[in-house]
Amino acid sequence: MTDRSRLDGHTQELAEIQRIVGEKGWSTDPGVLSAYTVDETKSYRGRSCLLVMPKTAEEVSAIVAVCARAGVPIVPQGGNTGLVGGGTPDGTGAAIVLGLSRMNAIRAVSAQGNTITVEAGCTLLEIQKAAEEADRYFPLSIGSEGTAQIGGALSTNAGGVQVLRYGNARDLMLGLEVVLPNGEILSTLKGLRKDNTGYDLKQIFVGAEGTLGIITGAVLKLFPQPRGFQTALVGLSNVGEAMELLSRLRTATGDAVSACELMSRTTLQLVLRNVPGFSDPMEDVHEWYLLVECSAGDNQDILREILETELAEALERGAILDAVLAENEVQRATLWRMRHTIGESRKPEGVCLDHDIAVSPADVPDFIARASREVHAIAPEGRLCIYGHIGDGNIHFRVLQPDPREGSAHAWDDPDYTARISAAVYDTTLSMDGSISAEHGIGQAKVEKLEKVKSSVELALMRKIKNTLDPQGIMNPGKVLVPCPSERPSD
Ligand code: LAC
Ligand code: ZN
Repeated sequence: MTDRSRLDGHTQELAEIQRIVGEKGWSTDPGVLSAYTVDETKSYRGRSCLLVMPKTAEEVSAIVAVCARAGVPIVPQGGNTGLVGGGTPDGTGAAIVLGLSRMNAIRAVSAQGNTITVEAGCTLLEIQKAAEEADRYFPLSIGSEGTAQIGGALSTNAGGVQVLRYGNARDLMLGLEVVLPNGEILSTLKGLRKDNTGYDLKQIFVGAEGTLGIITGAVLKLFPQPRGFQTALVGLSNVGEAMELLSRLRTATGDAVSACELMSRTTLQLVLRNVPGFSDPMEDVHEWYLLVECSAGDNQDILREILETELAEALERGAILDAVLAENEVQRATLWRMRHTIGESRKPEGVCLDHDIAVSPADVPDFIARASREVHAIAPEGRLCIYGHIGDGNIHFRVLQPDPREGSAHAWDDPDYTARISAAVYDTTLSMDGSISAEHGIGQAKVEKLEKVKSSVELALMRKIKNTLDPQGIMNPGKVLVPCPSERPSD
């Protein structure tokens, strides 16, 4: 809902901002704003006085300068597909939402240099397609890639299903254009592969979730376009064997494994039940499934043969229980759609506690066993929907309430109860030197948790950086870092 009093308090600034972007570039209509003040998971609902949609970095710069002068908070927002409330304004209505959707030009593609220069509002899919047109490959791939924008993906250092081979968003970034909290534009859009000229300033904005500035453009790495993909779904009885198979396939293929996604039977069941168009991919039911994909150049037949041989040997050893290979692009697409709809498949299932954690890949089997035990000690009725990017040690450890079709589960409405369950997952993670946020970020969801898990040295340094760049705290306030008590305005 639009906050009129806040709006009135800054009439002059808001008029100035509206002038900067022109009439197509803003809205104060509550009906329009409502889509920008709630997050993808519907867990975070805020308010805002103005949505502004600039078209150029210069417009962003001018808007930020006005806000800096008047102390108006800004919430940058990309495709609004984040999972931790990082792009949602708070409930005060004081902040403007600055959407990047209209900054969606592909500025340049260099097939020789293997780079693409894009504006922040390009979706990942648009970048993938632009790369493909130049016979190049942009590998950042997540379920929401048709909507998620590169500015947001860089701001959260998104991961996805190809990190194993190509790295996180950070690893794909060669240069950035950022509007700083005082309105200055920092540009490093050179596309250099090597540049050791002092502090690598651009890195600080990746994963900063818009708290240090607004990413408006980027130079990204491109790769040779794979000539084909060899994709298999494997059924197994334990996670240790999944790790072993990944290790063997990486060696046998000369590290041509580009994705390796684990899912538990419960995870697959939810997709089969809640997303139309899928049937059980194997005759028998297995406790675990592994979606594994290799890609390469012109040597597709060799790759296929290696995959078949490795899977046949694993079957013979009893290491895996079944395997199906995609015979064509349609079958491959079906397997990937199955994987990418895991996120939405939980929607009709009631309370779902989501934990995006990372441990060392070697610790994945142990983590899953221990976290499952700890959670079930508190909530034996909890359904474990475990899946993730095992080659990166990144597990999405979801705990769901009992099936809502089989009656109500009152305990799951009790925040103390669900907090104990989540604590069990995070404590297990931390006891294994893991991370409480592998690829989704901190946003609003984990702000307080971050205070508990980072060392005082890290927190102090993070605050120093924040205060240096954004002394007024106008850039995406309340995300990533809470102001320390002495910095809170009321103190
Ligand atoms: C995925 C998102 C939730 O891997 O990170 O599906
Ligand atoms: Zn993921």
